[in-house]
Amino acid sequence: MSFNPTEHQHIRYNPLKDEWVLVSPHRMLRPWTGQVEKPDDKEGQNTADLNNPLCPGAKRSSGVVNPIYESTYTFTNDFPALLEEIPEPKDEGEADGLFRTKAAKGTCRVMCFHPRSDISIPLMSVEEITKVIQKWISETKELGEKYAWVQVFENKGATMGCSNPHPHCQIWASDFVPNEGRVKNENQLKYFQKKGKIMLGEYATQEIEKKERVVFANADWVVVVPYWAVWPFETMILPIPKESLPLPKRFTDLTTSQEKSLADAMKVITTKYDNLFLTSFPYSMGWHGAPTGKHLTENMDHWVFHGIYLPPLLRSATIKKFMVGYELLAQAQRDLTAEQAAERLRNCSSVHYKIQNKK
Ligand code: H2U
Repeated sequence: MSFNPTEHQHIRYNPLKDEWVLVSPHRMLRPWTGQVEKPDDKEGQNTADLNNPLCPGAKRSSGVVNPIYESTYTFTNDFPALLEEIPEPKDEGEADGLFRTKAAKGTCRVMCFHPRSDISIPLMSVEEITKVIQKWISETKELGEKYAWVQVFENKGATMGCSNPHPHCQIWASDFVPNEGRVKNENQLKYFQKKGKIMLGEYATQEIEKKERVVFANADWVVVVPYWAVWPFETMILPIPKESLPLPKRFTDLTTSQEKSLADAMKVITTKYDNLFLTSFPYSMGWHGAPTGKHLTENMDHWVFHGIYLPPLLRSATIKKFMVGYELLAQAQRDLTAEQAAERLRNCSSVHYKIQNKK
């Protein structure tokens, strides 16, 4: 019997994070009797809810009334995890490396994508999504002048712990580089020093050649299920390497046409997600680029700006993947191969099922 990756378990390496994932495709045959989620399908009903604190004209918990915004709207989170001014702690564990503490300063913002509460990225127009991207860029530029890391992320859907259905994301800026960014920075730098090549540029080029994990590509961006994907339908948005243009290292490096084509790529991948299980597909997503603030003057040639979608659904709109026992205590494990997930997403229409149904 010879090795078949869609049948036989194996481990795959993630060079960005220096981690391994266990791939066990035969587990998809397992019957499911565990928890099922409630399908989330209230979108597209054009309802306004002034009790929703993220709506235009609504009163937030802080007492502040939102303006009647017509596109995006950003405000400082009324319950921020990071504050700009706090007393400095003492690092008493510095000598032996135990019980270490360091100061953590920053700010947290909330950004609404659209005035309507019943809409999400896949149901927005490319022009509307482009405005979201342009706002992400201006926020990253402004906060990045002061802070070492600006994390833009969207939690979508109650399954992902999102507290509010109004389309929005959060932006947390910190004076430290958090673990994900730190590890990605270290591993891209090591690869660059060892091979003299840019890891994610090389990776995108090879994925485009191999095709088997590519879900979608346009003139500037390729969406792949990474070889080392952990979540069942995890994807990564990468800029396509071109001789005429250096790869973007940060959000702030995008050209006007890359902004628009990125909006197109976001609309396509999120539409495919919704079409996969005919539901508003929950996920956590976000963007990673080279550290900012005091790192702006450092050489970051090893970095490539990229986006990551981490959706939990596995078998249907109601059955999600749990990252629990083995994943928490040993290492991540996935049930279908990255190639199988990519094929299923590739085969999903780029026209949203709600729009198809209206025809
Ligand atoms: P999530 O749905 O991803 O939890 O984001 C909503 C954020 O909006 C959350 O961080 C903030 C919450 O603190 N928020 C306010 O700042 N003011 C409000 O009046 C409601 C929610």
